[in-house]
Amino acid sequence: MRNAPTILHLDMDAFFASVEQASKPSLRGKAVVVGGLGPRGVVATASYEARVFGVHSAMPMAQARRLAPNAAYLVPRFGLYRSISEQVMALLRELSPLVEPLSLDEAFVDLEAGGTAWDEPSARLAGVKLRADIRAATGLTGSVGLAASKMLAKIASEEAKPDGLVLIEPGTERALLGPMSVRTLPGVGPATGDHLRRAGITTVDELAEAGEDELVRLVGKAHGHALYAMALAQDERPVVAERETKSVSVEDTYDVDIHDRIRVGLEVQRLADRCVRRLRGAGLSGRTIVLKVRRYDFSTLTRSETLRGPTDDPAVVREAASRLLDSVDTTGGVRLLGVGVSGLADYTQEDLFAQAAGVRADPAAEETVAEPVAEETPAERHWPSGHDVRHTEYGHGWVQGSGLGRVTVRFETPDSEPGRVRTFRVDDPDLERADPLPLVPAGEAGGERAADVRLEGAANGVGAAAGDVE
Ligand code: DCP
Ligand code: MG
Repeated sequence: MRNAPTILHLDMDAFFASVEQASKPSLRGKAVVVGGLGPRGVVATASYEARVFGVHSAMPMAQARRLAPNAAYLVPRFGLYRSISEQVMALLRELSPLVEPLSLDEAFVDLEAGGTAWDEPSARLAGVKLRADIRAATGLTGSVGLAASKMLAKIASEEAKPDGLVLIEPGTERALLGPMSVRTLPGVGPATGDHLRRAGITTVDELAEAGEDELVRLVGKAHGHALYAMALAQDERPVVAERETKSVSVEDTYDVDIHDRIRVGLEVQRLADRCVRRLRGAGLSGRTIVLKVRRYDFSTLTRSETLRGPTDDPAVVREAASRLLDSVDTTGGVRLLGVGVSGLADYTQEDLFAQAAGVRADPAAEETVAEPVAEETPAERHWPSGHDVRHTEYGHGWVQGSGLGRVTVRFETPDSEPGRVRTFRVDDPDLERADPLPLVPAGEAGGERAADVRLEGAANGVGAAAGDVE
C-alpha cells in the first residue's frame, strides 16, 4: 500500500435531490424526495432535510409519503443529472488521468498518478480545491475522502458527509477501522452482517481476531479471504481509469433454429451460468446484464437491465436474463443467443453474502429508476412533477403537481428568488415542456474557481490556501 493519502473518493451529497434544490430555489433547505411516483415507485434519494423523517433510498414511495407528507415529491430528470455528472467528472480528470467512476455521483481518483499530490498536505489541498471547484461549477456540494487505499478513501468520504472532507493518515487505518461495525466494509451488507453477528462478530477488530480460517468457514473461501484482508485494512486495488475488459459475454449459435420457448429459456439459463463462471474466473462482477437474440431472419436485438450494484451471483444473472427474454418475441425461431455482463467492478458492492444466499439485499432497488413517468395516470403523464415547463406569458417554471385536468406550475429559475405558483388547464396551449436550465448561469460557472490556490508549494502554503477557499 502507498504511504501517502493520495487516493481520493468523491461522493456528491444527496445527488438527485441536491440538483433539484439547486434548480428550484423554493425547495432549498426543504425536504425533497426524488423517485418513482407511481403505485410501485421507490425513493431514488431524499434531501438531508427529508432524511430527518427517516426517508431513504430504495424505500417504497408510499412509506416515504407517510413519513414526510409535506416533502416535495419529484420525478427524476436523468438527462440533467447526467450532464452535471459529466461536469464533475471533467473536474476530476483535471486532477489525474486515473479516474474511476462508480456511478453518476461517485468516483475514485489517483492523485499521485496525476502528479497532483504526493503527501498529506498536497492531497488535502487538492481535496479542498476540488470541493470549491465543484461548488463553483455546479452549485452543489460533494464529500471527499482521502486515504492510501480505495477502501479507506471511500470510508473517509462517508464519514465526511454531508459537505465535508476527511483524510485518513496512513498508519492510522487499523486503529480507526477496529471499533467500526463490520458493515462499514465494502461488500458487507445486512445479510453478511447478521451472519457474522450470529458468530459473535460485530466490529472490524473482532473480524481480524476471528482469523482467516474462521472467516473462510463462515462466509466461504473467496469472501472469507477478502473479508480478512479488509479487516486488516489491506487493500491494494489500483484506481483503474478504463477497464480493459468492458464486458464478459458468451453466446451460442444453433445449427437448427430453436422454436420451443421453453428450450429458449433453458438455453438462456445455461448461458447465464457460463457467463458467471467466466466473470468469477476473472475475479469480476458487473451491473448490467445483456441478452442478445438473433432471430430466424437474422434480425438481432439486445436487451439490457442495470442492477443497483455489481453482482457475480448466477441466480441474479439468470433471473435478469430471463426477465429480458420475456420482452423478446421468438416465435419465428432463434438462431443465436448470448448473455453478457458489463459495467464491471472488482468486487460486489452490494451484500456479497446476501446475493450468494439468494436473499436480495435490496429487492426494490432495480425499480428505482424504472421509468416512473410510465406509471403515472394519463393526465399526469404529460406533466411529470418536477419537470421544466415554459409559459408564453410567465416564462420558465416547473410542475409542482397535476391532476383533475389541472397542472400547477411554480415559476422560478436556478438564479431567481423563490417563485409564485399558478394553475392551468392541462391542455393550456400557452404551456409547454422545456429543457432544464443550467444550475449556474453560464457566465458565472467557474468564475469563483479557486484559481489562485496553488498546488505547487503546497507543503508550506496549505493552511492559508485551504482557509481561502473554504
Ligand atoms: N440512487 C438511486 N437508487 C438508489 C440509490 C441511489 O436511484 N437505491 C441514485 C440517487 C442518488 C444517486 O443515485 O442521488 C447517488 O447515490 P448515493 O448513494 O451517492 O446517494 P446520494 O448522493 O443521494 O446521497 P449521499 O449524500 O448519501 O451520497
Ligand atoms: Mg452521493
